[in-house]
Amino acid sequence: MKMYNPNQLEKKWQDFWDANETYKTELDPSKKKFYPLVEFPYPSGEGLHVGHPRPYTMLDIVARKRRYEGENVLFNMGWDAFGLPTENYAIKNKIHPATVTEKNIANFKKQLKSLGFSFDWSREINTTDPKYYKWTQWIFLQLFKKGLAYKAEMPINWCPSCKVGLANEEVVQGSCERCGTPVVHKVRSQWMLKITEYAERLLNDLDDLDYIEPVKIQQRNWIGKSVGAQIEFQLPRINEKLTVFTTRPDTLFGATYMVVAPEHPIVKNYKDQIKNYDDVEAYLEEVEKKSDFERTELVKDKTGVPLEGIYAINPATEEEIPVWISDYVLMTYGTGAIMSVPGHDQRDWEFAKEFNLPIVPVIEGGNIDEGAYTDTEEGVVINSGFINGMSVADAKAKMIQWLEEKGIGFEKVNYKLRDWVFSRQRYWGEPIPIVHCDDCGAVPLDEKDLPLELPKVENYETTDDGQSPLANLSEWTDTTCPKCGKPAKRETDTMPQWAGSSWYFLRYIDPHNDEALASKEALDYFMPVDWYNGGMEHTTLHLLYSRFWHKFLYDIGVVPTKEPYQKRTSHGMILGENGAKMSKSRGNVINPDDIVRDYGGDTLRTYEMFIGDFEKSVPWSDSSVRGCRRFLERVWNLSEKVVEGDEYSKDLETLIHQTIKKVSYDYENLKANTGIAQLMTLQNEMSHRDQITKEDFRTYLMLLNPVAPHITEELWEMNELGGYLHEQTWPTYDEAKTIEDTIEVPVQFNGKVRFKVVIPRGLDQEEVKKLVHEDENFAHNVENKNIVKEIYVPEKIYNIVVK
Ligand code: ANZ
Ligand code: ZN
Repeated sequence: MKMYNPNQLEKKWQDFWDANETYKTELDPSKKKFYPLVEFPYPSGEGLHVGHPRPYTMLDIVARKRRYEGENVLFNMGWDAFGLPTENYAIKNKIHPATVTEKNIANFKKQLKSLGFSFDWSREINTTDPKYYKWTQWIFLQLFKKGLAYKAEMPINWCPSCKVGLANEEVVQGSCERCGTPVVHKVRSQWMLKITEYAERLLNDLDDLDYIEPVKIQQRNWIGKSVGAQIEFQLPRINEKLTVFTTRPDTLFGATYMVVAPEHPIVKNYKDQIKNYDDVEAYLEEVEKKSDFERTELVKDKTGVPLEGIYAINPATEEEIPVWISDYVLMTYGTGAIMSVPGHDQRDWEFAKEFNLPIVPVIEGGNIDEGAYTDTEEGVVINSGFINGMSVADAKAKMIQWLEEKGIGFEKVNYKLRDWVFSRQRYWGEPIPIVHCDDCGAVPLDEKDLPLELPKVENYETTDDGQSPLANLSEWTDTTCPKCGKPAKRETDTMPQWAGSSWYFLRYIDPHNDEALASKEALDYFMPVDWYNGGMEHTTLHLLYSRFWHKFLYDIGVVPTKEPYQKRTSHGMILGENGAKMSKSRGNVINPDDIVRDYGGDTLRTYEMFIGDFEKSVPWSDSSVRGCRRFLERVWNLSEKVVEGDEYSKDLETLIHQTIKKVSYDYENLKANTGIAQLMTLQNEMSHRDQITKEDFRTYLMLLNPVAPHITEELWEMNELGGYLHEQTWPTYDEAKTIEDTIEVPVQFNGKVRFKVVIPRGLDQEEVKKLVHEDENFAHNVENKNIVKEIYVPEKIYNIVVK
């Protein structure tokens, strides 16, 4: 018999599938569609990470199974290829980023092909291809026309090392997500997208989606809806008012001082009235150096300065209260000012303790010497005039009513979600298709002039004043106004990497369309994505952005569904053998190419599925890889036992039906690991037989095929099981046949089990008695004894009492 030689046979089948376009998908309304989606990779110079094949294999398994079940499956791959690492590499090595990208994609593609994924490669997309980003730019123009893209002077998060503005989402613990440098604030004119206009729908529509719960929670937290009130406080000395947002209007009587953000306009506007302005200014300088994260950390020491000469009136108590500035209040949330209730807010409590400010409890139950009492379920309102004795909930409602009557406040909803900072001062991104005209302002390009292609430049570095390298290119920036025809300048900022990935799943549906981002007919048929699997690290940024764009496209009639993805699941990471995250510096990186070379693509696939619970992170294990390779070799060796026969072997039938049932369920439920374990059990049983029928083997290979597509096709062909495996249908099972038809019954003598009999189900006592008495172990157990009694407990135990 031939030896199992994966390198040779895997290449053979990959070429076969390519040549025959086996996985090409056509629009076919006569068939039920299934649209699984995996996150398309960023084609980095490092090549494929062993983490990539884990989710890809899992959904490839589902895709293959569904095809065998007759569904029309759209499963694709592409490249999210704009972005900083490529640009940085290009700068360093003086190579055009497009050239770098092309090279990286070729490598990624070769690597993915070596794993035999059933992608429809004719639908491959690349976000840096002008034919693709034409539509990214087109979507931007629609957003602009609907007033959802606007320019604003924004204090933005600025990474001094990447020299780039970052969205809040890209700032992790106060540092740049990519390079780890602490982020500073810088005021710049930026393009913004009004995602906040969609906050409520992004929140509410989660209810109808099959996202795993942690993903829903992350989306909800990121949107961060708070219901409360907006309240006006008078500042009599300067004849101004200060508006605050609070989630606890019920505690208004306990507001003993106010705090405004250091950046709050009253600070600069009334500097002449502030007696200690020198101290204030010194404090402002100190704060400028801190990130939002450092500022709002709960545990940090509270700092601040009173605004001497300015005080406020608490509208409930009508008492004068001081106004402070402190960095724990952010200008970017609510109104940038708060009423401080140290009795019931821990940060206010710490501040009050630090600066000796009065603490008045207004909810019964706590001990203000120890800390703020934040319970809102139990307590009853005290020290609060007309709301005394009420529950927190009732007091909130009553207070809002009172504020409304007095015309100094109203109910207010706030979101943590901020508008999306959409400009990047970089080269390697989609140019923003806007022209700035002195007379007409920001004018959109005519749609027929899209794509606005990135020009070739000599130098990709951000200019010294932090502008995009495109700003140096006057032959590109100098243009005429699309509206009035006068000389005008092009926008030089580019889009963030999130742009291209916010709609890529739509382009797979109709990737070569020049007239539209996809045809209506194709969108109607294929949308929504039925199942999207991706990393937990993308559940705030990418998921929210793409849901926002999708909802917008729905509103303007471009897409047929409110939501892009019906279901979202997530996979765990593959860690280094030592349990640490794989990284070059730790020296624990596994290169998938080495595994494919030494063991084969089927082994890597099988291993990554068998490695453990799909949703959990797991360390790499070389010995487990070898174990998976040996398993496939044993499957290969089953060939020797195959004999003619279009029915299952009698003694394997039950196990085969059980295996079909279990494997079918497991593949659909992210449990390929236990599915494979079941297939190992069946393989083991088969290997103990002298022979197995062709039908036994057919079903076996079908079930294993989604995990290990190459070896199974090869064995199918070698054993002449009929046609090609990929043309077959998924095996079905008969529930009745999954139940064993024989059972093992222990036989007891005077309460001690002496032996067991294997008998058919459903026999009565007399029939069982006969079989027990015929058993070879029966005679010596009754030697020289008398049988007093025999009782059969059906299918459980056979009891004999002897003397
Ligand atoms: C009075 C109060 C009393 C508050 C109390 C809380 C508890 P969430 O739930 O996150 O929306 N706040 C408002 N704007 C702020 C800002 N710009 N920077 C820092 N803190 C701000 O939080 C809303 C609460 O956070 C608001 O309700 C306000 O403090 C504070 F017993 O007002 B609260
Ligand atoms: Zn003009």
